[in-house]
Amino acid sequence: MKIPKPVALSALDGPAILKEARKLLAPRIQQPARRAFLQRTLTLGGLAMLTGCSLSDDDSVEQALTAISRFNDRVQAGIFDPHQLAPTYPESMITRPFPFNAYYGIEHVPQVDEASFRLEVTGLVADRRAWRLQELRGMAQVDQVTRHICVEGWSAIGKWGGVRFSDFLERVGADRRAKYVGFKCADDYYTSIDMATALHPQTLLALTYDGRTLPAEYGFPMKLRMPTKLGYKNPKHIQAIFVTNTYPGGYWEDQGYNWFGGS
Ligand SMILES: Nc1nc2c(c(=O)[nH]1)N[C@H]1C(S)=C(S)[C@@H](COP(=O)(O)O)O[C@H]1N2
Ligand SMILES: [Mo]
Repeated sequence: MKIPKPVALSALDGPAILKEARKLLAPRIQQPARRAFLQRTLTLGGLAMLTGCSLSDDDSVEQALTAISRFNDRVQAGIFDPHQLAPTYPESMITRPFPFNAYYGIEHVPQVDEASFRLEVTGLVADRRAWRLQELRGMAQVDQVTRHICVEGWSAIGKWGGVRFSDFLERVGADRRAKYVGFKCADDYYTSIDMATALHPQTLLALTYDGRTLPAEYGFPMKLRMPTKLGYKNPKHIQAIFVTNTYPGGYWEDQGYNWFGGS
């Protein structure tokens, strides 16, 4: 699925609004025939009725598209299988060099100092102590070769290693019934994920790339790596992790990308 960078839509541009709404309509629903039907039969009137928004001005168009995207989140959360594993690959298939991507150029990658670094952990957790990198390296480590899919139209296979995020959440005594886990990064990036994905066995708090300390461009000191989610859901340069029931949004999500962002 390729989604261009979000664009501002005008209330006057009916076809563009429908095109956007069709893309947001549960793109990952398991029944392609039913999805195709919904997408084909969607009209501007139908969209207005579905969402209760008039579509008469730019704000109401925005609201309607957001409503469709939230509906899509619920469908994806409903079909997400916490035991289904994303494909893994042999090391011979790793993409070299692995692509770099961020909302800025590689020359602006944040340089985080390991000695002074502390990972902040807050919100609905029993233990709100900050972590040093060395303590995370002391926990059980796993390696995984998986495919990263970016909505800008490329994908690549890479090898990430680190702590299973579910182990980390257990260690800090996170409330597993909470809805969201949010992330703040050393650049101005931020994102958040659903608890089911946070607890998925392939969700890693990655400390290494291809067997070596995570390089700056791929997210030093740590990145959340989820092969079940699109690239923009995988935060690099994580500085703070918080568990919450209040919807935290995300850098791209707040500009129109779908929040669940399953791949
Ligand atoms: N902190 C931070 N994390 C980020 C981004 C970013 O700009 N800043 N971009 C996201 C996007 S859109 C992609 S595709 C991946 C790119 O990761 P890579 O550089 O390891 O390929 O990082 C994601 N995580
Ligand atoms: Mo991306």
